[in-house]
Amino acid sequence: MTNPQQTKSNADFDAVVIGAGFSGMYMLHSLRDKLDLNVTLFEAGNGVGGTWYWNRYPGARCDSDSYIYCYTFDKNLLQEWNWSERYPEQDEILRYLEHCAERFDLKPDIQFGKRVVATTFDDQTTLWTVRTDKGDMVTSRYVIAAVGSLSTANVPPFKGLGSFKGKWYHTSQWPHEGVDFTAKRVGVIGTGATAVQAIPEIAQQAKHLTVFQRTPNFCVPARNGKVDPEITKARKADYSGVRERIKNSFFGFELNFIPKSVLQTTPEEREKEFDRMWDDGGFSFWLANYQDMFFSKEANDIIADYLKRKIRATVNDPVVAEKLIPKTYPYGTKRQPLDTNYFETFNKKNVLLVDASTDGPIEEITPNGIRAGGKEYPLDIIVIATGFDALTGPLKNLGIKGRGGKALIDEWESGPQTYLGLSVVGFPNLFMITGPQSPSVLSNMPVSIEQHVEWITECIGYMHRHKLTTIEATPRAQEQWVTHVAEIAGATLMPQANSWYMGANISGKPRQFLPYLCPEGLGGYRKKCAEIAERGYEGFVFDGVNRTETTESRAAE
Ligand code: N01
Repeated sequence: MTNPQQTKSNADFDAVVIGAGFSGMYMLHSLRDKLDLNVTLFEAGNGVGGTWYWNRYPGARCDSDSYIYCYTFDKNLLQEWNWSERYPEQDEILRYLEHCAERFDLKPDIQFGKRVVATTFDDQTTLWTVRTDKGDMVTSRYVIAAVGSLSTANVPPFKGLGSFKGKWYHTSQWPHEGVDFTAKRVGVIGTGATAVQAIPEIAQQAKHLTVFQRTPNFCVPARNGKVDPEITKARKADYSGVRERIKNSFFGFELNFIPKSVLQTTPEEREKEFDRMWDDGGFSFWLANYQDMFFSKEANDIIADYLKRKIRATVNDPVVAEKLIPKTYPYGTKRQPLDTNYFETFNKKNVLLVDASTDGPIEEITPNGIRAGGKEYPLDIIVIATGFDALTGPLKNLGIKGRGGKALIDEWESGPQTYLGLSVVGFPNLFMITGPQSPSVLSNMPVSIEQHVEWITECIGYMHRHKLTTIEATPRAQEQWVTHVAEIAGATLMPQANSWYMGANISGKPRQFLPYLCPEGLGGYRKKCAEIAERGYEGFVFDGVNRTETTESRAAE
């Protein structure tokens, strides 16, 4: 415990953390137990878990391997927790996070059932005032938004939704008591990663399932199951090695691209590699494929063709198979869903696919079901699996106003602008964990979360040691960062998809690549952030003074 000097201010707290998911819990632990700060955490839910508290739809499970989808900062925790499967189910991850909350005694400093609605900076006192929907009003030196990247539900304004006589649910706001589909006619809207997990489960229980697809998805098998105890033992024995490898990897997994162009391979050679990745399951097909997959359309087409053949080989009805084959965007430019019997589900007699481009798009929701392409599909339950207002949505909902009363929502009207995805000009002492323009959703989230939490903790510790009151990104650093993030994305195939990465799923949202695809991977981004800190927080000003420039100009003198 470093126990630096406490901030001399009249603030109620040194720091307010918003959100009690993976990121907020570790942030609270770090600031309170490593820096000895006075911290409170506001959480809208009635328990910890964030994503894993809210997303309780059937089939909800993690798409990252469990041995790396966890905290790695505590060696004992890594040894004592045992995952039951390769990809844990939602309730198991929630149990894990509950365990962590108990283990690190976090709950006394978490205020549950309180949603932050306003976060305002005072130019005079340089403190933040945070207000909740339950009437709380507290002041704080720092605010850390740990609100997740995918936590603001996107419920499209379907005409007639209010008239539906049955029940409807958004997957991320699922009833805690579950939903019984027995003998029901169910409609699922959407075919993203969530729906790909939910559809096979719902089809097993429902009398009839109609899937409303707007854009088909490339899926690869998850290949969930028990993990060989010998493998688990070896991983536990080498957790420090695992930790180093994922920290310095490209995407936060023990995966690396094949250092070769697919265009330089023979059909036999690449087919063997594709089969290997397909058999491995998980993200290796997406994140450890040939290195030109995200850059060359020609290379991408070869890889996509393998997946298209798999769909044709799995789906019995060739007309349905063609509807399920993506044709409008390069492979990998939308988030890779992992599936367990997804395509097989369309062979079931009780499952019908309604495809927007061939059967007609959803026109309205009627009292009795959904009308699409001029036809009404009668339904008892509608499952809305239409995703999230990704990355910016959760931050915009916090009612953030910075210097001079400037609202974040206005500053980001034409798209987010950040420095490192951690900080925004004009919003001193406000940090975002896995914010827009950081690797965030392009990585195994806990790895990125730990990196941001540790960087923010170091930064606040540095400020305390140097008796600094405010930190703020400079306009120049932010501008350069925004340009850099856009240039990197522009050199890939990513902008060619209407994905939530591009903000394209939300009507009216500016089209802009939201996360940061670091050319040197997650390890490279980590190094960049560390070097910035080592150089006295280059690109930031403390108390209105650019310390790096001062140091540089002093050195020049
Ligand atoms: O959401 P999505 P999701 N009318 O946006 C369709 C993470 N996740 O909840 O593709 C009709 O991907 C939309 O169609 P289109 C993961 O990062 C993680 O499935 O926009 N349809 C699409 O098919 C994932 O990527 C895990 O044309 C409409 C679907 O709804 C992210 O969450 C598990 C529509 C939405 O797909 C989001 O996934 C699950 C409309 N108006 C999810 N609007 C883990 O393993 C949208 N759609 C950790």
